[in-house]
Amino acid sequence: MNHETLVSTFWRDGFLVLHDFFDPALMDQLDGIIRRRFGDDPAFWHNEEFLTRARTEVIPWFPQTEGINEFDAIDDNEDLRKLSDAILGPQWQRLYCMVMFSKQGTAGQAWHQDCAPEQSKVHNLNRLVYTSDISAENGGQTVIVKGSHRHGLLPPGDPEGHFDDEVVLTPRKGSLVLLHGHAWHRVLPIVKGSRVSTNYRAVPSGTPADITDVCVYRNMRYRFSTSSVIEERTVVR
Ligand SMILES: O=C(O)CCC(=O)C(=O)O
Ligand SMILES: [Fe+2]
Repeated sequence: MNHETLVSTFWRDGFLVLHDFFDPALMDQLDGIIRRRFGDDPAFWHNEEFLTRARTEVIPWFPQTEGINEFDAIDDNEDLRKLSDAILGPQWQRLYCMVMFSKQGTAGQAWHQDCAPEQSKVHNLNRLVYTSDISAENGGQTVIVKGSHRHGLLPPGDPEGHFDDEVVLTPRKGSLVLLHGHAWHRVLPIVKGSRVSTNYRAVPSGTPADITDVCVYRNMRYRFSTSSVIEERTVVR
């Protein structure tokens, strides 16, 4: 597929899945670094209130801030840069590279939007890299409601309920998933083994750098920098 087709698919669906995008040897190298960093039983990083209320059990790590420059290879990938140019427009900016680790038997991530959807043009782009396979058997698939980046606010309700137009993604080692930050998405519970994904978040030019500080869940808006619930969300009957 040429870039034009990919870009229009992205803007139609709010996501794009490209398998075998990255070199398997690079994936093995990064996966090794990540798994050595976390070990078998890492401690949670978020506080108890967040873990319980958000139904999100993921431990973030920002390797580039620790000078681990092997992760720069993804930023330097020419195809990813061109695709990002085509989706985000000129002078888009990188936010950060965040590794997300989830232990076996944890909840995954409840439905959320990475940032507030009130201004449709103010959004982040998740550029997700999978250094090892996700599988139906092990759980941890990424679920997204097709076209929901155009539907505004995620409705209040069951943090783990079902939506009619949800699509289950099963990325493999080397897959790239591009996912609009306003899209309604979640990660299914991790049944077997641990789960790793790495997100090279980026934004269009002029977007506030702290755009992903407030995340929208079905039961609350949560500010990560102060670890606080800034809005309770309840179903109006
Ligand atoms: O790990 C994934 O597949 C998705 C994670 C996610 O929701 C995010 O990075 O915003
Ligand atoms: Fe997300």
